[in-house]
Amino acid sequence: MPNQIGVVILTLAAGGRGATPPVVAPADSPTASARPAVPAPPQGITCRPGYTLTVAVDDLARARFLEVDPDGVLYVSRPEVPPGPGERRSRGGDITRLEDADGDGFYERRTTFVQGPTSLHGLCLAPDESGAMWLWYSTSGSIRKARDTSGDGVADENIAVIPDGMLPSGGVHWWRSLLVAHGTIYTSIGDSGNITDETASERQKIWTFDLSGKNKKPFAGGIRNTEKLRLRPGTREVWGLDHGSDWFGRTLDEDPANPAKGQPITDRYPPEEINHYEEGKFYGHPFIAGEVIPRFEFLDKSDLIELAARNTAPRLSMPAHWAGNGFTFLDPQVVKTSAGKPGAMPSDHAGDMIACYHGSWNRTQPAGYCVVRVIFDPIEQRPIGYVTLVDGLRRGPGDRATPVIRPVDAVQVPDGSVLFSCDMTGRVYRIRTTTAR
Ligand SMILES: [Ca+2]
Ligand SMILES: [Ca+2]
Ligand SMILES: [Ca+2]
Repeated sequence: MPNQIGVVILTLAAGGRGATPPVVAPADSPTASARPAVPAPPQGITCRPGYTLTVAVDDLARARFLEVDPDGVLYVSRPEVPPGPGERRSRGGDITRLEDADGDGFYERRTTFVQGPTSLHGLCLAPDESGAMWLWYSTSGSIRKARDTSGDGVADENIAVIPDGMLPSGGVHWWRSLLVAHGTIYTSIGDSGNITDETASERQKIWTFDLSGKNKKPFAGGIRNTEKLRLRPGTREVWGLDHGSDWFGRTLDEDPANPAKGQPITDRYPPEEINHYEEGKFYGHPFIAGEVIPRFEFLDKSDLIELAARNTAPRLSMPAHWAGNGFTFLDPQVVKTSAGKPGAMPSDHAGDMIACYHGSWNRTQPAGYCVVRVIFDPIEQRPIGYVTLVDGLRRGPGDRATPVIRPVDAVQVPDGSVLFSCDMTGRVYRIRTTTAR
């Protein structure tokens, strides 16, 4: 009887969303009540028709970046673990290793893979020079690699490949992207503030190293804050999302505190960027935003026209202030091998990008707070637009919108579904398709 009550409560909770489009709680089954209670997503999230959302990981406060291995084991980074009961201070950041042992879509088995320093951020599974697999990770000032050789889910080897001191740490943008591919480590360092001229510093650039942490080289410049880098499947192209700058219209006397003035320019500019980063190229920041929009603050700069001429435009511009953080490409191989499995991404999504937008703070109305599918044209091999898969803004009276999630990063798992993290709810969510295509 208690089990039946549990199932009834779960069903009511899942159904109590009024007119909210199809967000579906995990399916009830005769064994559902024997498993840990799987919570429902927050009320107010909407999914694009044809997709559904469930909770894959619960109770992981400040969950940020994700990595997944070929067996579906999930790793989640956290820059700072909130203090536990009786603790006065955080123990730093960590990487949690998670398994969905019974295959129901909820990760119930977890270990702390790495108990690490504060600011633990980027993750990338990749082999070293000998072919051995490691989980590489970044902090604000270092890049390390860890692996578990004893099979207990806890890393017992943990090596600083690029120790603190070789790159600038901290700053307003303290996050460090990390990509380890074809024998190269890539990491980017963002602006220390909003639109700082850091041309001569090591900031606002992507750097490369060899796998031993040597041979430091600048790769690309003019970057404001790119939190993840990945190769487009089947290519050596390095892609990332770059945050646009804040307060674009303030030099024109915009005043968000004065409703009569508001910030009609800043609300719309500059665009967020989806970039293909190429060696030796310049991506504009802080002087040039988006396609080729000069920042008013640098109008007196004598070489502004030259900088504009050198600017590499985004491959796709996105709405201002959405704050794109992590993303994943839908690898055509994974789409192919998962074809026909329930919830897998359909074949026409192969090669597309699933991008997470953490949401705005510098707008008069919140915007972003969503997960989108960036559609790549398979013939021209470029992004041609996007559609929103998960909208995390709950609409209220008078068009007011309240964020209920803040998406951070996405991965595609072997069953073909997509996971994304949320540092506001401390969860990882799963996106599945609901119709076979
Ligand atoms: Ca499970
Ligand atoms: Ca171990
Ligand atoms: Ca740019």
